[in-house]
Amino acid sequence: MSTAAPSAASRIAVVTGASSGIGAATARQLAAAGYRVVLTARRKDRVERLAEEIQAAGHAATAYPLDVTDRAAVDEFATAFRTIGVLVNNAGGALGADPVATGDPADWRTMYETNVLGTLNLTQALLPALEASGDGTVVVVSSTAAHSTYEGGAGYVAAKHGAHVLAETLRLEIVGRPVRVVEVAPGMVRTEEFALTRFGGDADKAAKVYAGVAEPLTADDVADTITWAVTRPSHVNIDLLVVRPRAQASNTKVHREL
Ligand code: 8X3
Repeated sequence: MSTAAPSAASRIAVVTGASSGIGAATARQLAAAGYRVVLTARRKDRVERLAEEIQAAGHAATAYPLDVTDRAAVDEFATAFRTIGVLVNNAGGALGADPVATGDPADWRTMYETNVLGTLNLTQALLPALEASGDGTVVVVSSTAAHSTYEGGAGYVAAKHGAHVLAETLRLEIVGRPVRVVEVAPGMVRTEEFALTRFGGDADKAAKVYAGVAEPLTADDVADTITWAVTRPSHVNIDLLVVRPRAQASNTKVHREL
């Protein structure tokens, strides 16, 4: 297996939503793969602590508190970079699991803003720097919810479909330019926050998501796929990588040992 070492011009990797879960795991793994990682998230203390941890392990890391939905702040952030190699659009998440009939429009709006407009903001702002590297990669961390729906999921599913469409369309529009567009679509991943956030901090409801599932994916499993896709030789574009635990055959078909 050949793994392309990051070239001098493409050594910076920006990761959004790096304060926990898949984003934090991806930052650790990209740092270990030789990238200088820039960790962004709203929670300053968390990204700073993680940057210190990565530095203590002998790698280069910087923390930058950022709300991906704040376009002015994103534009200001982007002025710090003339060239970057990788942008991992990971910030996002789910709010609620209500049917269409009763879902909260405010939740739908927030999910669209974080999962779609957040990705749009960072991608637009950093595309010139990615292109300037001569070998850039945009990763969109979508979801299996970006590819098919399930009851109670419409708000999240709609937003993740939006992120998928952004990735697919961008790939068409920039073909011929030196930037790859990779979509990684994880299924059931047990992280400390995803389900808890979705259910407004209700730990019982969050636990039910994973009840009886032998081994849901971990944040590290997904970070591993992202790092693998990013470290392919530059002419290799992994368009879409769908990754689920073995116990999950589809969004609605999950083997539970109860
Ligand atoms: C997470 C997968 O099934 O909760 O993106 O929508 S699911």
